[in-house]
Amino acid sequence: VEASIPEPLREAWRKHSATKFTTKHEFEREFVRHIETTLARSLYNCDELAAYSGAALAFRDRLIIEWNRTQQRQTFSDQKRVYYLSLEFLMGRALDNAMLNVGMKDVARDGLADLGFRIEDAISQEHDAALGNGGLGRLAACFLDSMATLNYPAWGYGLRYRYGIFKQEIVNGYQMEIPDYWLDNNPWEFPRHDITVDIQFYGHVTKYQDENGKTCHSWEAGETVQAVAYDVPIPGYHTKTTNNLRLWSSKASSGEFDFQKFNAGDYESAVADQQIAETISAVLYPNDNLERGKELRLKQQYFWCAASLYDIVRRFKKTKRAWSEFPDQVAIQLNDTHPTLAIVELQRILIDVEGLEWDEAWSIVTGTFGYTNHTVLPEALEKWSVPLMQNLLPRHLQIIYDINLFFLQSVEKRFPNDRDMLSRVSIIEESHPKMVRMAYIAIIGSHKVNGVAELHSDLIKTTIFKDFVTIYGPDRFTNVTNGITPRRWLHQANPELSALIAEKLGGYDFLTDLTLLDRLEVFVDDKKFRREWADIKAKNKLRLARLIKDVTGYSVNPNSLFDVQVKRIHEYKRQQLNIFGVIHRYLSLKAMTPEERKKVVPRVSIFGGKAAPGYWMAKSIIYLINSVAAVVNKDDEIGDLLKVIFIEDYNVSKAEIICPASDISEHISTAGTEASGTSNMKFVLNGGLIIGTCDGANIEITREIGEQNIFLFGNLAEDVEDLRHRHFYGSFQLDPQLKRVFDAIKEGTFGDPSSFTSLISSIEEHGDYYLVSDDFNSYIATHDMVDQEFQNQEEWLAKSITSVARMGFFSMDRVTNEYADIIWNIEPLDIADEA
Ligand code: F55
Repeated sequence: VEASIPEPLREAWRKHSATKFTTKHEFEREFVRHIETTLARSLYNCDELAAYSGAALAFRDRLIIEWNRTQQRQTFSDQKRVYYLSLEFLMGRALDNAMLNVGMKDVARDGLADLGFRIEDAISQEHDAALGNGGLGRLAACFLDSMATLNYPAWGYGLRYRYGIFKQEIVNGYQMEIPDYWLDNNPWEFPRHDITVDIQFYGHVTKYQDENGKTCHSWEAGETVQAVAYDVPIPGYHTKTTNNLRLWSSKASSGEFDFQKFNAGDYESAVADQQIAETISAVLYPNDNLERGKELRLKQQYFWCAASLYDIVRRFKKTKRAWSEFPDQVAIQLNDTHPTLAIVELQRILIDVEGLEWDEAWSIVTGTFGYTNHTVLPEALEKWSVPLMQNLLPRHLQIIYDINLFFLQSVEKRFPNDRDMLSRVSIIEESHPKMVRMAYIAIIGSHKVNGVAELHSDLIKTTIFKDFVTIYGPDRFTNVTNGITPRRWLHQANPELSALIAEKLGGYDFLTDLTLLDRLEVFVDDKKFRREWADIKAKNKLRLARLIKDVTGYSVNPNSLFDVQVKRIHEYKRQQLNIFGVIHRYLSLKAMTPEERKKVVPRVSIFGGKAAPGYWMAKSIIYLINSVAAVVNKDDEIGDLLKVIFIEDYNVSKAEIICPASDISEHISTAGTEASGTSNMKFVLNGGLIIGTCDGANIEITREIGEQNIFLFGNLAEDVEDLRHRHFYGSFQLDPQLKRVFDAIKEGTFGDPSSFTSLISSIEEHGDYYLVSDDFNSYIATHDMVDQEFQNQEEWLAKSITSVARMGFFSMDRVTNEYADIIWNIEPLDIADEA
């Protein structure tokens, strides 16, 4: 269909083409216009929420203009695009980010002030877009920001969940989960009711011969559900590029709302069928690092992969190129194994629909995909039962069997008579029921597999994917150490620190070239600079103290050492080690004389994070933290010397307040379990020091900032296996200081001890899998060092400044460029140059 306006009329169009506000005056006009017309409100009826909406709509208009232009230019330029497939995008708020990225926040601040609002109040009205669990989802969001900032033609593809990650409330110390319904009045998404894809499920496969006698397969009948596209504009920082995030929403297919049932008077069941279709995109699964094999989750995965691939293939076919050029036009990155079905789906489209031969299709597939692994934890490796897959996706299972057959044949040729190897690397695990190992499909179907920090990338090559290194050689495997976007995690979260750095470096170029931070190092000994640095930290701690007062009711002394651990609650991340350490501190304080107490550095231990709703051990850890807080915080003998705080509902916008306010933060996973970690980078970039194990990106942070600037402790990854073995077959000796902590808990110091028995027995009796006891002594000793060094504020400040100066490596822009070079083979497209 020709939708393009004929040439003679285009002049009139161009004359009226939308324009962007540039001055305060123009912003105010747009703001008021949106409030009076779009929102149908007035100056007599304009609260902070309306002010947020007015500002959001004014900025949204600007984004749309650049977004349309970017998409047109990217289509005309006809160069390779990258598609980032992720079931999670943990975006947080959009307005503040949009203001900063288009460079108009000051204009908006002045304009809002003229009209009676404080910009912070308007900004804080926005509901977080929380379509993710933790690090994996936030990494996807940082990718989007960076890809747009660097002008890469890039799209994100995800699911438009009606409910994001649950909202956490703490009631009597326990976590409660509240649904996060976030879609009402969301100005940042654009429904594309004209962009829909019918997605099939169930049914059966029939074989037939085509006119040349070739055997073909057709997947028939079953149910169909409609995917509807919703687009979200992604502005780059100080660039004209505005990329697209396309989220799919499920809807009953037009045929599915059964008019026969309807006419037969069975209206209710017709509507019920519609509800079933809409369930697919209803809710984000709230597990991190755990796969539970639920059918609805597999449906979500296929629905999203099939819709995205249909869209990508449709766009490619418009170019009229030969199929062999597909990998020159398209790179698809798989964020973990969740989108692995996209590999199978592309192979299906190429052979069943487009009629390519298997081998030709398969080389297109492997040339297109890259796979990022985020975990070595066995319980997180995705497997689907064969019967489940047979029922839901019969044709895909056949293709998986064929992929496996050809793969195993090639392995057998190179390693004859190694039957063990064949069973180890088979996509199908011969269990009851048989299981499909998704990571193996992802490896076999991609040209590159990467881990997210050096240690992690080494571990996947030597443990879980060892055989594949033997088979493919080391080149298929690579490392790209994670990073974070300095726009959100420095400039937006910590505007004063960003401004101070800009003043010293003569501008904000460091926000797009973070290695420029190294020029700060010459100011380390500058007394005035140190004071300014310290004052900013103090202000940020005050801001956090206010948040703590608001959400917990507790007052904390902002001159205390703020010690923070915020992340998903998980045994491997060891919040239990932290709270046992806090109990140890409390017991030590109680045993001191008043004279001794005078020398103690006051401390606030701050926790935050969600537990997966079905993860009992994680929920007990939260309950223990809150039980300790209840006792310690009201102990007058202890006063400010120790406070314990659990900040409920930790999310992206709370992280923006918490990260700039830490003196020390904890990244204390059992060595070898945390793939990378990214909040470690956020804290250091904001001038906090960290205490951590030799795990994930902590190791590279140490290499960059210097080991004198970090508090490392604990056993090394290479010793973990041996230590675990000794817990069972050697003599397991509980650390004596930890025993004292357990005794206090068992005596009822923190309430009914029966609430904590499983937590304690997992260590005392069931092998202490996460080595809490093994690391306890070293952990306590390191905290004593932290206390000592905090008393020398000048030294502390020098460490803080030096560390920030050396954090350039952890910019997401370095990460994006590495993926672009090593995995995607893609170039930036500067929209300004194209104009
Ligand atoms: C979510 C769902 C499933 Cl089924 C499995 C895992 C997750 C998840 O949230 N994983 C996750 O956040 N992984 C983290 O990824 C970060 C980014 O690479 C790493 O920094 C972090 O170490 C890792 O745990």
